Amino acid sequence: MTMKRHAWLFIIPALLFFLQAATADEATPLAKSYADHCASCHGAARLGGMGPALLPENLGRLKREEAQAVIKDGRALTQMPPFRDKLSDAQIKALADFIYTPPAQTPIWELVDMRASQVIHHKPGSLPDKPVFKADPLNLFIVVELGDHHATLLDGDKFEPIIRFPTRFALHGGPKFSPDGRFVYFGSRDGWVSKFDIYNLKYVAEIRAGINMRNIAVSGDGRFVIAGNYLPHTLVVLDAADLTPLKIIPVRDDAGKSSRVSAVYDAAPRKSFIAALKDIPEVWEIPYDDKAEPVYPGLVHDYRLGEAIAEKGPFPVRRIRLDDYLDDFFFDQSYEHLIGAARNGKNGQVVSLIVGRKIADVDLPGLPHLGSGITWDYKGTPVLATPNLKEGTITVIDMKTWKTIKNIKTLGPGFFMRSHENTPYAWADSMFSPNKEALEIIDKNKLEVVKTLRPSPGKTAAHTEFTRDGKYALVSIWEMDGALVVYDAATFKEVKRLPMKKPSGKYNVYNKITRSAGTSH
Ligand code: DHE
Repeated sequence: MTMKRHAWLFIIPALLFFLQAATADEATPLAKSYADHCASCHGAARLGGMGPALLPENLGRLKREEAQAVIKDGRALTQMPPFRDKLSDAQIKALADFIYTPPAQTPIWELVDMRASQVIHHKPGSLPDKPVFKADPLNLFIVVELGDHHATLLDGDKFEPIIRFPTRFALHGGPKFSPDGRFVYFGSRDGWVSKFDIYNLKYVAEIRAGINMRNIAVSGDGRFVIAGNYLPHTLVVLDAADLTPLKIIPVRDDAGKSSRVSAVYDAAPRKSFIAALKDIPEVWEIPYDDKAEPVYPGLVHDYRLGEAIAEKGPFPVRRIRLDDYLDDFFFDQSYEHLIGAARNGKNGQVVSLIVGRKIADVDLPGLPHLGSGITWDYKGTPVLATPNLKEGTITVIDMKTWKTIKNIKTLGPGFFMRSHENTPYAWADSMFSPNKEALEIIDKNKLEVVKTLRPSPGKTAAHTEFTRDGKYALVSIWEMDGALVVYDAATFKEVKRLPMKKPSGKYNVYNKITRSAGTSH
């Protein structure tokens, strides 16, 4: 009783504080300039609308000077107009500074916001179950074109586009397929999850699951999609049928410290999702098996009750506590182990998902991009090969002893690496180096670079993906006036070149749904 009566003593000052904080943004002339010129497209609270969100987290990849140039000159191929005739250089600079300033109050994105954003274009089961085209539905590629925020569905036999369609702004992470390959799910940095029906060439549902999202994963049984967010600090489980939100999991440690989610993955053989966390040294496993029980019960926020409750119900969280932060993962083919790069930049850690703890350290000093790691058999032993973001080497690790077998010297640091069961070669780029135009081909049996390709001298070449039979390799010329270049994977001869707008990743339906060892999962 006494507690309840005195609660107002705490609530009223808190309310006054939040009201003050909320109005601080709106009071300044800058905020007025934002409201007059930007809010109609980018949202009053900078959360995005027709245009992208303009919050520091979402702008992390755009330099402030570039933002000023966009405000001044507009952005080609988008609806962003130039403001050079309306605003002075000083006003433009001030606006750019404003959007890089955190809002007075951290924006929230709760169930009610998600539900309001959900669009169901076609109800589950309402569209025909047969493809409206003749191409092999398992040898299709989705090619993401970052340049003008589109995706191309490509026939992987004829290398002809079937449809080119708009996507949400700035997709990131690989699009994920339903287990039968009929649907593809995209995630955008601004938090949008979109479900596209490949058979009918139509979007079927969309929802905004966060304000600043990292990536999505689809459960191996096709029932769920999970989104990992930087803002807010949540994981969001969606019904894969129409993207209805099923559970919001706040990401916090035992002491209540919250964390951004670096990425979330599907561990299909374990019937669980695995989340990498940026700010707490834990890895989370979230079973989607109906029989799953909480392994380490924690606290979750129940939005209906407005309070923290003991964890129960579906998607319980198993916390694996570590002695360092791991935010980029690679899994072995059985998903019994995950290999993560430690934040200290010196080593990697092997975590056994069976026993739930670190079992080995790995020598990984060049800031490996483990998300692009691939495996193959080398002299009867499974090996993991990963590019490094800071060093021009491909590190090859024996997956039985977790010892480095070789560091293969390359022309410079790269981002992506690919192979296929039917080819003796692995393809790697050097996109973060002066040799960004080069693609190096590594013999998987000799662990040596045997060929260097320069598909468009002076232009960035990156991200290879193979056809389902491994006979052709498709590479991006990662530029605004870019292209998709198709190579014969045995002779390295160019077979075809399709112009595209800054094509980034490309994803072959068969290789993805069969979890080929040569591609990302
Ligand atoms: Fe990515 C995948 C993290 C910057 C293009 N990127 C991933 C994944 C992670 C990751 C954890 C695996 C998740 C998945 O596929 O679902 N990426 C990061 C970063 O932390 C980093 C370095 C900084 C950031 O701002 O996020 C980063 N990534 C980039 C880029 O600058 C790239 C080149 C251009 C872009 O799109 O922003 C880029 N990342 C990609 C692509 C994939 C990806 C194309 C999917 C690769 C695949 O083949 O599966």
